[in-house]
Amino acid sequence: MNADTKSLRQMDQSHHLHPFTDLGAYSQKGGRIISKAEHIYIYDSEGNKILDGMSGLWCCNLGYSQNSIAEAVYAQLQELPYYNNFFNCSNQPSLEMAKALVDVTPEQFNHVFFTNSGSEANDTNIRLVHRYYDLVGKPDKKHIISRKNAYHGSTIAGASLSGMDYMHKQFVGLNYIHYINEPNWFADGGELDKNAFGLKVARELEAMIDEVGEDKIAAFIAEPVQGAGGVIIPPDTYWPEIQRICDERDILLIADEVICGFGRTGEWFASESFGIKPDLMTIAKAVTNGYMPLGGVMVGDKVADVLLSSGGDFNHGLTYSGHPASCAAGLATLKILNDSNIIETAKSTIGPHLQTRLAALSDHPIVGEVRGMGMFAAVELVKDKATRERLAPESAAAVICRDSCVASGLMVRATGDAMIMAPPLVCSVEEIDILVDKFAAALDKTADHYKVG
Ligand code: PXG
Repeated sequence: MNADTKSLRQMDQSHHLHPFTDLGAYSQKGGRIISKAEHIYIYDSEGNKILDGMSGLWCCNLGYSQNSIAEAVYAQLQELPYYNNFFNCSNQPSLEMAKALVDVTPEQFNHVFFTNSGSEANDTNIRLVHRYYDLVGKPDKKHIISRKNAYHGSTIAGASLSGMDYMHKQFVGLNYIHYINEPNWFADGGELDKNAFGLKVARELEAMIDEVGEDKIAAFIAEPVQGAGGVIIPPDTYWPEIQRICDERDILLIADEVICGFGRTGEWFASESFGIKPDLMTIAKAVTNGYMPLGGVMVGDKVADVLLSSGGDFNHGLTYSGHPASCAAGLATLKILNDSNIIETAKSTIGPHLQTRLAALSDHPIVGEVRGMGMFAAVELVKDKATRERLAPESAAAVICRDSCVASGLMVRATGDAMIMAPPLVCSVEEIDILVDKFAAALDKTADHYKVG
């Protein structure tokens, strides 16, 4: 370790509390300090070059060398570094970003409420939904149905909407959120075929509405494809059934597109990939290519019309709602996406190449399932393909596989026993080959470690 890295790490370990981290262990052992990035590569303070198979944290979809975004932010900071959108004021980047988002999102969306993050956007969803049902004279409709193993953020509302037990154990959550099972066929499908399983879990929504009472349920929130939960691709039958139930039972549908949006699935939004028509849509992350914090809720006409015609304030907002520099980053990002064929290529060429190369690993002795769409994927590690028995308790095998990837210069994630990948959409075919080759080598090493195959 060089001297510089040593002192940086010391400072980090002594003073910096990291998110979703064993704080005590980190303060003893420290971590990797990322010091620069280019195109699809990150570099650490020791000079190691790592192919970023996760696009940062699912956000740098266009990689790290988009100078037009950086320039737009700098120019905006010089012109108007900050002003708020409260008290009948607005500013040009935020109003232009609102229009630009309306232009790229599905037709029912003509309004946006800006936040700084996906978590805050999901808090905002609850505020919007509660206000909406008060205004339409159904004040008892305050409960929300979410799913086990969902991830919707880490504020109190975001973590309550999330279905992660390990988060719920550490705080007192909202008491009006209910959880149904996720459409995770590999984990829970048993003997059912995928489509029968999809219908079965979708109908849990109907059962939960009946259990709590239709007069109390306001909304159902879900990621079209669960990201942090393990790139769970729902069976084909799932989303049409969910849409039917929401339509028939007077339930608003909230699509959390924080990971899926802006091209990840091969369409602008996963709602389009699955043919659903959400009433509200959460956005964040890739909206600025991760260059600046920005989130928001796209508010569909059904809800917006009520809010706009109600009279009276909507008493919600954040100091930085629609921050000019973040919106400038968003505008520059949308300009790249609009002016290029990056999303189209993700759908037609690069995505299929990633999926085909990964699918070929299905025969590997420790691979239980390969699933994915567009530019994200998961590979489940098993000891026994037929029984889906895991290689080791507590997902230890996935940690070995992940560490082996990182040691070879590839950043991927381990979620439970699934290896997760969401590389930048701007990868070339050759770069996808490098990624998959490194990943395959890590699978071999993991198999060797457990003496399988
Ligand atoms: N919704 C979804 C679907 C997300 O994936 C959020 C909301 C919250 O966004 P903010 O901007 O508040 O973080 C997310 C965030 C992981 C991981 O381990 C995923 C996220 C955040 C941190 C870690 O995969 N997603």
